Amino acid sequence: MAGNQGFEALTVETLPARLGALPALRTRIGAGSSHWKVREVGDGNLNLVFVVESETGTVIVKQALPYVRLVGDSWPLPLKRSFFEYNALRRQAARDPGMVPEVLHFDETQALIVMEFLTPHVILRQALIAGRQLPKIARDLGLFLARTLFRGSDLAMVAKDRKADLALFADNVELCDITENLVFSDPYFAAKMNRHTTPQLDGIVAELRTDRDLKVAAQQMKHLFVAKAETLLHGDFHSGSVMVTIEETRVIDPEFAVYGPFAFDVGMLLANFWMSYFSQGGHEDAGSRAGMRAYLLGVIDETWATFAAEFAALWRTERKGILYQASLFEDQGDALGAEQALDALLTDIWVEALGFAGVEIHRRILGLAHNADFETITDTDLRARCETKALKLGRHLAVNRRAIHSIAEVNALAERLEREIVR
Ligand code: SR1
Ligand code: MG
Repeated sequence: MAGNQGFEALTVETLPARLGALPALRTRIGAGSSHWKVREVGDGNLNLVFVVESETGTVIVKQALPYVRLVGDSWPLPLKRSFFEYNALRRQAARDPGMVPEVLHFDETQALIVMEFLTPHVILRQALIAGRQLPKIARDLGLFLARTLFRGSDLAMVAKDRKADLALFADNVELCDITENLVFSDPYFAAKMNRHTTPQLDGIVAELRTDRDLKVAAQQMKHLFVAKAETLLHGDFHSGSVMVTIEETRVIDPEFAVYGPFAFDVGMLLANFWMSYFSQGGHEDAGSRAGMRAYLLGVIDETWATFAAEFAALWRTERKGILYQASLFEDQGDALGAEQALDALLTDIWVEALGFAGVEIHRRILGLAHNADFETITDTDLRARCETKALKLGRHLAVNRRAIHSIAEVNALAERLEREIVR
């Protein structure tokens, strides 16, 4: 879609009349659209999200706006992100069935996706802020990462299909541009839209912005993000892009989907768990969060272990793409050669994931788009102490990523920062 011709943003008032004839909605929630109850619940940075409810059912209608909702119409953003989200959802549904909401209808001109209403699911970030322990997230998300990343790559796909997808998602230019600037560059200089907890963080912010090793590391990570088109990424894989119940985990919002490094989604998710860990001290009004901290370190450990084990299992059973062909290894009686290549690839993913985690932590504290884990801590002295620990971990991960060998090592460092920087 070239421009915004024909596009009109929905409102709570206009939605029933405009979408009332859609078979996808009528099947789910009935034909009597004048009785539908509509509320707008979007709390993300970009889009409108409506819950549409009748006596017989409920659906979600997500519509892109031609600008960044967080900032306003001074920052235009193309509607085509909805097209990429729809296409990414279809691929993720095929690559890890049951892990993304079912898509009921897509309208490219109106940039809207009608999808399954997840209930009683809540956003994972909100659950973690509330101190809830979800027993399944590490396993579900580790598997999702391995399956979507492996199956979207040249390790698994037919080369022609992979190249077509690379070309398709390469047009998601403006959302990539957001990531390229907001994640990898803006946090490391006084960019216009940056903000941080002032004045408490002024000192450490100045330190980080003159830290040459850190700036080089961040640009190395940006270089990988821009140039290493290994697989179809979710592209914005943080705890706000996951919905949970005790039994179920679902992944939402892949509008930033693009081909990029295997490690990007992995690093983003781990970063958000480490940030949750450091933010817990700001949420202890109703009692200690020590149990929650221990839980989160366990989640981080299990997420990586599950990802690596599933990636290895897929390597051994589904490696049918053009890379590391069995004809060179297993078929020659050289299974060990394939294992050697797998180890080398997992090591690269590990090192890069740490680097991406480091910059993701920094951008959520120094850049435009902060996260609620820290933002909801109203005592700014307390918030700044939590953020300082995270910033220090982020710097260590980004700069020393090649010298870190296990999650246990990072978690031990997180515990030490937690202990040593007094609340
Ligand atoms: C202007 S958009 C800011 C952030 O919101 C999205 O959720 C992405 O994380 C993006 O970087
Ligand atoms: Mg989002």
